[in-house]
Amino acid sequence: MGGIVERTLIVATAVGVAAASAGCVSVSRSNVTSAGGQTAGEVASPAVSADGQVVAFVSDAPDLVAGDTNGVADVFVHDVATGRTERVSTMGGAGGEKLFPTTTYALSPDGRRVAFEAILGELLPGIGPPVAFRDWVGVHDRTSHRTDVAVDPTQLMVAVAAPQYLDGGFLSTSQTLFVGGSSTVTARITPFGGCAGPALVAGDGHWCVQPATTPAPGLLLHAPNAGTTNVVLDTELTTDGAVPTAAPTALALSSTGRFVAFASAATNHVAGDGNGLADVFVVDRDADADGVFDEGTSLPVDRVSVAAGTGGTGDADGASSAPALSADGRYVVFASDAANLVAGDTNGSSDVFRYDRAAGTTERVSVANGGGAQASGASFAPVVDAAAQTVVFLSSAGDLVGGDTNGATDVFRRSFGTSSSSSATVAGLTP
Ligand SMILES: [Ca+2]
Ligand SMILES: [Ca+2]
Ligand SMILES: [Ca+2]
Ligand SMILES: [Ca+2]
Repeated sequence: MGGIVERTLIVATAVGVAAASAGCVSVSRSNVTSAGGQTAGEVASPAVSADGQVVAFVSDAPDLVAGDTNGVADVFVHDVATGRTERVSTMGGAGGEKLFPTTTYALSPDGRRVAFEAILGELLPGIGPPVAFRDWVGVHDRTSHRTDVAVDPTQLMVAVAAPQYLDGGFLSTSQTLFVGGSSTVTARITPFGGCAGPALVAGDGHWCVQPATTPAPGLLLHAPNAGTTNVVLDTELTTDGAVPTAAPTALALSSTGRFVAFASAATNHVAGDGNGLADVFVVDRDADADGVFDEGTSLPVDRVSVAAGTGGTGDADGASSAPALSADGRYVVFASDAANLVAGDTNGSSDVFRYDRAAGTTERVSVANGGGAQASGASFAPVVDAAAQTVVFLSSAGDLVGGDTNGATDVFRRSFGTSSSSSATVAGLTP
């Protein structure tokens, strides 16, 4: 991980701000009404904009906004600066309601647009029975309050799914990459055919990655724009030259795809992994930092779910999952059942942690606003802004913020005290 050293010096300014405010933890709840009122519906799938100021989530609560009468889960956005919560999975040009639950969506890095999976008949009422066309993508623009349908105009009958926003507002889907980022799709770049189905695309759009199971457990990578397809990393990820003993189950990418974080129960990614449990790992695909992923047959892999006080080598005593990465790959945020990642973790519940690969330190994210007391319930499903200075996660704990009396899992936002300027700094330093 020597390649991130030069960036560390510049990012250190932002970290210094966080250190200065240590002792005053900032945690807020995001699934609240514009008046700040709590709701009690189920929440899922949090997301956050690159600057940490816009939080999105799925909820079936009918009382987050006025006029939500469809009785199904919708996508909502909470704007931290204004305190306003709005529903964004709306259909047509008039802001009407969807008929069916919305579960899969993507928030653009600038927080302005939300692309969500829909049934075409919901988005364009009157064209036919809604069951006829599944899995199209609606794009809602929070500025114009308009929703349009994202399609490839040359392939009107091809369903698109798994929306994901890339840097610059480009919209990616399982079938085709679209350019423009506006609600009107203007051009087709290239299909990510090799990564069909749910895949993760690096922010710059050059790499997509999926867990591989054949020919061996590992990572399946594609870079069709660079003429590189079907790269499977398996023995490159282990210390013993064998293939991994298990396949990754969850992935995260740095903005250029240089760093890949993954959760895996494989025992041979690093020496001394004896816990028999899933851990979170990060592989550096460009150790010499020259921008060319031509490193040899053994790539450096770090385990980031490690016991405190062991020099970064001790086994975690619980399973870890759900990695998220900062744009530069320095910070890895994940959920873990382990009680020995930080001192004083005695809640017996899953928590969210942030590992700093430059400093080799772990911090617990899911602690209470103000004094930083540990949570009384499980925290999970973390996502991060570009700089990993904002972490949004779900928690069933009722003591992370004052007044949480709903007895339900909520969406929480932990801020490490830096402003959007820090994420802008990191964005300019992407590996
Ligand atoms: Ca609803
Ligand atoms: Ca393990
Ligand atoms: Ca815990
Ligand atoms: Ca709650």
